[in-house]
Amino acid sequence: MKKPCLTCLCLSTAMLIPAMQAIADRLPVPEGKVLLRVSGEIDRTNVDDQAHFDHAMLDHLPRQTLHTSTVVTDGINRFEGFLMSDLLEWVGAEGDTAAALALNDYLIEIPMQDFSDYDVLVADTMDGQRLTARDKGPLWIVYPRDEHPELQDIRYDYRWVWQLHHLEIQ
Ligand SMILES: Nc1nc2c(c(=O)[nH]1)N[C@H]1C(S)=C(S)[C@@H](COP(=O)(O)O)O[C@H]1N2
Ligand SMILES: [Mo]
Repeated sequence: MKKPCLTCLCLSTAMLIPAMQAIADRLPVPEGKVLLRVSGEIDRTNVDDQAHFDHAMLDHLPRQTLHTSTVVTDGINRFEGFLMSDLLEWVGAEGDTAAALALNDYLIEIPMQDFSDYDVLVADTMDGQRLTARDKGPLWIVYPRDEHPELQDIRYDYRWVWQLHHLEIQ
């Protein structure tokens, strides 16, 4: 049998460790401004029956980069943030839908299946600039729409929630 490539093994292990640590950790209590609240069907909580996150806590999640066009910007943008699936795993979310609520009271129900089917990003940075509440921030749900033609559809455009601040798992 062919020996597994040692470099590949080490690389994949090194990449997994931060993700596993973040997930194994107990949820700390946020010290800074709370950017995101997760409620509903979750296993890990830190404030009453919800999981609250400040920037420092969200930075514990493995960072991801996604290049994609959007329906509201020109050209291709570079987004950075964390995967929705990593966040949901960290809080132990189990459900069929995530109701996503934005600062402008926009509300949409997103099938949880999206987050296992696609690397959906929760972006805090676009083209190297932190997103602000004035400009689609502080958190924006970004789908890899350029990689998957089926995502180039109005049903998914609705789910690109900007100014995201609350997820309710149902
Ligand atoms: N916070 C927030 N996110 C939102 C919306 C909104 O009104 N508020 N509109 C949604 C809809 S209907 C679409 S099609 C896309 C693009 O919306 P826009 O063209 O109005 O920016 O963002 C989605 N995300
Ligand atoms: Mo829309």
